[in-house]
Amino acid sequence: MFEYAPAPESRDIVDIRPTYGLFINGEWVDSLGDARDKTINPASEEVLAEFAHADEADVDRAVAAARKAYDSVWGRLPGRERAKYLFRIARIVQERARELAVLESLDNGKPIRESRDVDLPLVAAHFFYYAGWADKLEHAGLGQAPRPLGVAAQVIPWNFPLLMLAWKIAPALACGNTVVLKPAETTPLTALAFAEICRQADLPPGVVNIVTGAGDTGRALVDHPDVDKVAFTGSTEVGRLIARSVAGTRKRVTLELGGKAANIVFEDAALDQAVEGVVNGIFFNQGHVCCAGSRLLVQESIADELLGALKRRLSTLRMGDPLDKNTDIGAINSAAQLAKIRELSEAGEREGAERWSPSCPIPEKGFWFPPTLFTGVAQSHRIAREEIFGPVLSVLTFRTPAEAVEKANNTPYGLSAGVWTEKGSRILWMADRLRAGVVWANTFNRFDPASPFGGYKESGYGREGGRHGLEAYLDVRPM
Ligand code: TXE
Repeated sequence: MFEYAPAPESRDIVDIRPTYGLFINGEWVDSLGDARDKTINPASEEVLAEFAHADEADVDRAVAAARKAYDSVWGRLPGRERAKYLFRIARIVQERARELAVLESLDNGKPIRESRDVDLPLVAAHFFYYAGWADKLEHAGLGQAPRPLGVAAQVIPWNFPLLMLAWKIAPALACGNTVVLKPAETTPLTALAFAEICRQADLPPGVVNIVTGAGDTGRALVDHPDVDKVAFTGSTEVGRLIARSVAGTRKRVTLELGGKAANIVFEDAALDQAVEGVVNGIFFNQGHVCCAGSRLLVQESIADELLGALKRRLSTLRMGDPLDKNTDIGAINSAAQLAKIRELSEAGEREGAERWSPSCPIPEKGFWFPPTLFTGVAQSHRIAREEIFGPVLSVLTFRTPAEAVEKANNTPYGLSAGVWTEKGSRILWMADRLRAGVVWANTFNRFDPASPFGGYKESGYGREGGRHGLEAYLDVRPM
């Protein structure tokens, strides 16, 4: 039988330099110290590039450049002029989308189908969306002429590198702030490519500065006294450190942290649709998603049927080369993250849950973890409480809607939840009671730049996206 197998997306279309400096004041500069890091392709362990590890003095230069650009140009530019730059950036992202998608998949390990069809379109959409706000800020509900805050320090994680950059940079710039952004140490390449896009768009020097490095670089940036605003997405542990470090300073802060979302399937749900939603909820991006539906709560009466269908569906998922357009599950982003997923999965078995994975060949090189289901999970198990951030689904059951709410809310996190039912009144009843920043109904992992995103409880505070996302970068000014 003829099988259609499109060739893998070619890495030849990306131009990766062997070594990168820091992007400060519109220029590539060497780090003042001599520390350097390497980024590798997690699917092959091949070194992709070396990059600078910025120290305090480098961060100081970047913040100074951002301050100067804020005072002299960007903070004074009319909104309609800022909008032109943002529209231009959005269009360049679209033009270079294929190349950026390949770069993202190489550096992160995510399937090209996702970086091409989800990440990149959303990156462009964020810049288009916030470009549209730049000259309409008086309608943001913050007074007649709300003011930008100044210099924004932005620290982002590795799971959606370019998309998290867009979530942070687009609203900051639209509101008239300047930025120093630090990408994660395992995925710096698309942020460094974005620096080039800023040059291509003729963005005034210093409006966007990119400093690479690890946690110490992030700490130096967040702690810098001339920063007005801190925006962080990452672990709850680091979020706590940041909240402590900015307490009592002039800095405003938004934190987008971990999650342990419940995806709740009622007996009247459209089963095939729910199975797809559960699979997408946890296996999208290898489960490296803060709002991943990592706990499946299924009504007892349909548990066997749903699990049977789920296992059949999981047996069709293809794990392997992220650049292959047929791949559903790519590589785990780093050895450290793989170790964490393994450790928690082993804890699940030790604590008495039953582990299942489809038969799934594991490539010899790189970091891989097969799609995994745990049944017989109790609420006290670590796999029901802790964020695994990998392709691992913990299955629990419930009998009544009230029990579903109680179990779904029984977590320190509160970022997202999903409800699968054909009954509209039940969706509203559940949404009213679920303590989560986003509740999806008969869908999951749906993102839109116009929709605010953020958490309750230990998932952080502040909202990104939509009109509410502007509030994080503006000061009220009644006139
Ligand atoms: O996160 P870190 P890690 C969760 C997920 C994952 C775990 C650990 O459960 O398994 O966190 O991931 C920078 N001051 N999430 O270790 O360390 C760091 O360099 C300032 C959920 O990668 O929080 C990187 O740029 N910055 C999450 C960024 O913070 C510091 C996404 C995130 O790294 C810093 C990622 C410090 N003291 C992980 N220490 C989500 N919400 O989506 C580190 N950094």
